[in-house]
Amino acid sequence: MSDLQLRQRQILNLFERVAQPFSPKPDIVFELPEFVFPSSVGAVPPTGSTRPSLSPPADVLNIPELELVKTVPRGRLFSSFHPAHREAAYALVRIFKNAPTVADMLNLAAHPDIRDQVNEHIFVFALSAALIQRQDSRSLRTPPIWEIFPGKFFETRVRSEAQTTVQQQLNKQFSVTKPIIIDKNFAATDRVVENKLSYFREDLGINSHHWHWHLIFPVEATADIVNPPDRRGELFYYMHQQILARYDAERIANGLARVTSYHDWDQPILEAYFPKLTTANGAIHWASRPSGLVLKDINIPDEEVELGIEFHIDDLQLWRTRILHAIHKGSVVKGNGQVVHLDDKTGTNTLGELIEASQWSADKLFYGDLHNFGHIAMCYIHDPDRSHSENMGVMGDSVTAMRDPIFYRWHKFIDSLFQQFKATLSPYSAQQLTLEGITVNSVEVHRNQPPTPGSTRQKNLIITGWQESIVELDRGLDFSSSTPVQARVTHLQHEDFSYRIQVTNSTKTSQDIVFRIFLAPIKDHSGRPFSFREQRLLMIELDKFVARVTPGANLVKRKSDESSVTIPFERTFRDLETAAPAVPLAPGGNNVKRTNFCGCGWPDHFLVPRGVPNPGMPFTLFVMATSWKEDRVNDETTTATGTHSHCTHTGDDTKKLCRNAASYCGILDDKYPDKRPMGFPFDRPPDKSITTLAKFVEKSPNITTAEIRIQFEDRVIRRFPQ
Ligand code: CUO
Repeated sequence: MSDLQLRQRQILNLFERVAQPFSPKPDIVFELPEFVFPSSVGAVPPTGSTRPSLSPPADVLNIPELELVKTVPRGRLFSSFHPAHREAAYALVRIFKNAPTVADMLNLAAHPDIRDQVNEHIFVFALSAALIQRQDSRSLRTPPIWEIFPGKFFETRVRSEAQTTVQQQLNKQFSVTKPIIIDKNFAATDRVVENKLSYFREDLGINSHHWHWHLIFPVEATADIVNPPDRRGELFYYMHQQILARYDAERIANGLARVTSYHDWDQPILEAYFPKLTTANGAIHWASRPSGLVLKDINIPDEEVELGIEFHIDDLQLWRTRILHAIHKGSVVKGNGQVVHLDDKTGTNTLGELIEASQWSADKLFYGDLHNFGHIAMCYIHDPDRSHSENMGVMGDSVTAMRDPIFYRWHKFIDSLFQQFKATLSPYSAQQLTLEGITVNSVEVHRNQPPTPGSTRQKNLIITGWQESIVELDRGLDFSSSTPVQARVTHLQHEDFSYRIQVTNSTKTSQDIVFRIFLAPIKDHSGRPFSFREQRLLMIELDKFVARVTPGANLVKRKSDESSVTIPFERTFRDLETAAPAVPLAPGGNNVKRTNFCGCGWPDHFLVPRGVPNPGMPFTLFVMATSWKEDRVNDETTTATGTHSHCTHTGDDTKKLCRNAASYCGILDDKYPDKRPMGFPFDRPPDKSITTLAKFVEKSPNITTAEIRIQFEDRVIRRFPQ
């Protein structure tokens, strides 16, 4: 086993059954130095581990102070929105990042004081964060979060069925085990209209994306841990705005009105959510949120099982007022009195840090902790002082928050703050919206598959349906099994398609062009066409890429699975065990799609919204060409080759190994690869005279639009074997 393979296997081993005492596999060696087993803690070396003959530097591998890390006890839920929980988690991230080598870090992680005594959610959070942030671990992969914590994704019933499956294997009742079938609407029935959206809110890939995003863009980290990621606050705005646009497209397809902002905080929340999830192997449930509850002041005392937190809903009101004051005055004031103007270049970013609120907030004392405390207020709405000793609801954890309908209403409110700021900026000028010498004549989408009976069109039609994928449960449960325990989940899928863009370059030289592709519904749920002011907020980014356009006519082709917003379905524990670790690509290599990614990215099975049955749901497809020469951020990020504009051809191999989908996740340790504001050209309201999309694009030959349809077929579509 190579060193890389050993590290990869160690990571998988460490992430197995994290709620249970660590059990190293017989062939995986953790070289725990002797002094990490002090008799005072009574720790016993795990079976299979060996004691090293070498003496590592004592100041590094000595077990560090864990008091702060352990303030959130093992077996309890963890909230990355809770300041004290974050502090505990980051104390452990810091310990892991300070280990001199990856091997040291993994050996440290296996130490019984850490692996068996630290809160299991904090352990996974901290080790995942350290693996992403360390430059020397970029070729190593973590397993999908749903296999580490199946309890955060699958209802409790699945766990008992898994136990039955294992028992049947032991009794040899069945030689071949069947996967457990997980209903795509397990949490509720369609009798409640909001539950029609369960396939979106409870999707594995969507929730995994959200967890990874918050892992990569931590709120709490200090500079010794992470340099402020480039345009982090703006990404907070944009990534969540895009979630809302995508959710609205699904709502419209299901006959529902767009999501409404939750800003009347003394009004009851009518949309209920009953998660039916348990964690700690069934011992702890996530609280339900029945309809009609009203936000209350949070007053949770310090006690054994949770860290206390106290704030008033009035505090949220006050922070909102101060933030709106800043937006309308056009500036925020830092703690030291320095005035920071909210300009069109950095204003969104400054506001994002302020609203979320991260440690990069201009003044957290004054502008508060609005977004994070909203999550906390909602996750304890049922027991705001824990007088019933109830656990939090799903809004408290970034892995589960997107399951709850209130997530979208809360984020719609958060987004409304950004939109109020955007409305203070000048509309884009004709010069910003045009590109001399480049005409985008037309765009079409083409299906890659032959037409199925009943749907013969190939052009400007995208077919969606369901895909069944197998996930493995046994590594995340509290019992081991010699054969895998699998579940079959059903999730949205679409047929592969390609864009064909006709472009004329009337200059005399080849040009590197950025193509910006968006999609938005044309009509609302009642069939009323959207005005441009409404439709611009529904624009979903599908892709952004660079291609070279030669003088004269060009046909630019792009495949749907090359999108800059998506990543493929994550690999299982088993895949990762057998796969060779990623190795640095050859210069110019581009085989990153299926092998190298870090987990942040919209799931590619949800690239496009579901649409409706035959004849399909009409959407506007929008393509804009801008100049790469003007939009590129630096010379190192990429060269234009018509491939991904975000991960190839850098001088630094570590970056190539870790492919995030850059549009929503940026690039690790690098600049966001586009100078334009995120969401350009739809992030600002247009001039008042522009009321239709046609008028918006009429003076821009570098923009074209097409009407396409997305047709949902209630059948299984297979895009890749699972
Ligand atoms: Cu992602 Cu509120 O920020 O959940």
